[in-house]
Amino acid sequence: HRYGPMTTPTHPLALAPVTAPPATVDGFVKEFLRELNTGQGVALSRSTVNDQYLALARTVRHYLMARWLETTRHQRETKEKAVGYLSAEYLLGRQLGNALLATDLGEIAEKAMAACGLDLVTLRAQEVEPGLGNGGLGRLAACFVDSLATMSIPCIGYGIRYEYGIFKQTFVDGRQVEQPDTWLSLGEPWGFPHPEAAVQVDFGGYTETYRDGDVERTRWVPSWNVLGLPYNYMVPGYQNGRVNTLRLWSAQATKAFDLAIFNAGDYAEAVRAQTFAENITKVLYPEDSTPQGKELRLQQQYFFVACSIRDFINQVMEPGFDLHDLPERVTFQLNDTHPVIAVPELMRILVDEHKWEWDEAWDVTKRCFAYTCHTLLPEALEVWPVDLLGRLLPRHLEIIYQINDAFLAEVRERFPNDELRARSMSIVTDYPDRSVRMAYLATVAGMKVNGVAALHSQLLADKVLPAFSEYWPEKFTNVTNGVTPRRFLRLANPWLSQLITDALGVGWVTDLDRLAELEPYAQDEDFRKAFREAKQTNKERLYALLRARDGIELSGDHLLDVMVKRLHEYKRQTLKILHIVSLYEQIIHERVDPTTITPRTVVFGAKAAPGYRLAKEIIYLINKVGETVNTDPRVAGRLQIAFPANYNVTLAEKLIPAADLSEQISLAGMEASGTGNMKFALNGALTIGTDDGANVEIRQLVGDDNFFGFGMTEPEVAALGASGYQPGSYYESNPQLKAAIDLIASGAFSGGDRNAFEPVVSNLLYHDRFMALADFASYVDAQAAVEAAYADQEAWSKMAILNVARTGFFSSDRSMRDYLSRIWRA
Ligand code: B1N
Repeated sequence: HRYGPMTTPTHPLALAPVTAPPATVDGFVKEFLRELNTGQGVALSRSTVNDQYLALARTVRHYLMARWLETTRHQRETKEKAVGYLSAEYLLGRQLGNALLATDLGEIAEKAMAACGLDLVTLRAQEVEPGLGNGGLGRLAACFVDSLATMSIPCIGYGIRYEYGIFKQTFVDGRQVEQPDTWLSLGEPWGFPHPEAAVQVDFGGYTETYRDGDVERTRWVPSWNVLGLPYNYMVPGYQNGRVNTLRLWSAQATKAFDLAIFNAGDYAEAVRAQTFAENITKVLYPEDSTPQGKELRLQQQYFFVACSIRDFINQVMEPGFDLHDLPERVTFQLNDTHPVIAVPELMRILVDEHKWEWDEAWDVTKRCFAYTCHTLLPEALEVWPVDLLGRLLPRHLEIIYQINDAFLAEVRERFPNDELRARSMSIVTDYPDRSVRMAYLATVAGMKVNGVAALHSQLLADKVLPAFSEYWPEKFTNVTNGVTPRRFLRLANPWLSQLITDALGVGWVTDLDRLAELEPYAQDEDFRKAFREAKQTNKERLYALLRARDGIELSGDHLLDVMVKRLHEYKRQTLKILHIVSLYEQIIHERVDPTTITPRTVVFGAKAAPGYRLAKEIIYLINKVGETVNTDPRVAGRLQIAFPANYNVTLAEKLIPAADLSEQISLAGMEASGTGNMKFALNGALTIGTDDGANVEIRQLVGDDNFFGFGMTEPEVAALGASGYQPGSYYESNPQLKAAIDLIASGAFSGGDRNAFEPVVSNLLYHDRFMALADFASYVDAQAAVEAAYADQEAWSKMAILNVARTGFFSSDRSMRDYLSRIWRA
């Protein structure tokens, strides 16, 4: 083997298990200096902040290493069933703080750094977060692997090690400009490459049949291949001695790939071929909630899934293991349809490579997969053109056809003379082009299909996959999303965490239902005061960060109103901007006495997909409204707007704990779940929100009195849509709305240019697919209720504390328990 044999140690030191360095300040300093000197190769006196950060990260790694090796050994020995989480995205956020928390080394590290004349906060700020995801879906995967490690549940997360993560957003004259995210450029202390476990992945070519004894078989003759190089990342549980693994794949050129060209003497062509192979994992597609039907994206999907399935099988394939037992060793959870090509891949391995009968292979495959759907938007459901699939993965296309034929034969048998039904359930469709519906394939193959919030799961079954939920009612289930309380409460909000710990003890960090015990504290005046002080501290911390990070000056004791999420029409950032413009318009036209308005600071954070034109126009509008409002003395001290560029996990950790008001204002029936909504509520912000996604469950849990609900319900949206929605009628009949839109169209925010916002304005007036105008009046009323409530700080604090006390349900630990009982152990 090119990597050499494994060794049998003889020296007693080599036989002893790996141990962690002593968890003392001196022990930590010693490890740190060793890393700096022998790892980084610099003396402390000559080291840069980056040297110091890298050495510190590697130091913390040492404390986790013994646990990691032990977790892996234990797993090999017990052969406990594992979760194979397959996700094209993991939006991890910074690692150092989380690793210090998991090892409980925070204080020791702080003292150790101080002893070296260094500041831990500065070193932590040096870390570039791995932005290997777009938004909620990728962050959810990161929360899930955190919870599984904390609950000591075997899990291996599989994904892609993009060389460039989600783009870095900058604003130039108010418009979004994207820059590449070079997260690897200053060194990568958390990744462990494992070239010895590299996997070959084939593409292209054709299939042929051949005789194998008396059976005719099919084989795939691919035309090119790449190598998948795994990088392991630690997923530490919270102070429980457990470290699971996240295994991300990086594409490299194989020898076979360029050998022929080398022989022909074309060196330049060979190097070009190498670049071609490595392109596969070069960059994360920056689309969120909308798929990109690009060949490279399909290559990415098949690449990581083929590596992962092969890798898992290699791990369990020891002498005596029978692949028929694979479902007893793993459930592959499909995070949306992005990894669904894993289904025909496993079939191909069993039928072509292991020469199983089709039915036998299908029986095992069906029991290995479960599918999570994250959307309701019809245009967001992935489909792959048959000609593309046939070109890139000809054998997989054949297998998909065969799965479909067998499935449709079953449907026709159960519902004879119902060809319409059979067609509506076909995995392969002819309209608008001949293509494969990946969600249907996942539904047919998966043992379970789940949505991500109660309302979403209901609509998924009733509206997106109705024929399937009728066919297999027991296959459909719900698992409401959750968020990790470690990162989003304990780490992000140390002051509130301390308050909670003082009241309840430390157990809540891994048992978030215990937040319910905070309920009586809502009535405690001292606690409320301390709660407000924590909120104020968080605001000051945020304002200091925005000053340093973006040069944004915020001042005053304001209601902090926050809307952070991807920019998407259905999320309705325009509704929020209409409300702001309306407030502004009423003040400058002296329709209201400004001193009666609750001073408010509105913070936006949002990236737009680079090709999403209207979303980018909305960003421009927000920035221009902000410029105007922030420099108009008539509203000074009453209204200010901040739109820091490049919203990411790191910024979320500072923004969310500071917020008073959480904006969750999507059109009902559009946001599958949302997870920011949960983070805000857990940090004591009140929600202004529609009856959408997990908002519905938040509202139920915190109670109507502690939630600012507004807008149409999903059935009302459906009815209005069916009756023929006309946004113009709302504009004409609501003078306040008309005044706001007219002010935008008048050029008041664009130096008199009346055309600047034409795309946004005409979209609202003539299309408004997500019915912002229909919900405007109701939204304005709810905002008035917010202002009234905020005026009574004691009452507001009570409501905010009750939000914390009643939202323990949204821990991703609870989501994991639900996945276990409803899917993985069902
Ligand atoms: O997944 C989150 C949910 O909380 C959000 O409501 C939902 O919008 C989000 C294609 C997606 N759905 N679909 C995507 C992301 C990337 C991509 O390329 C689709 N993201 C969601 C977690 O359940």
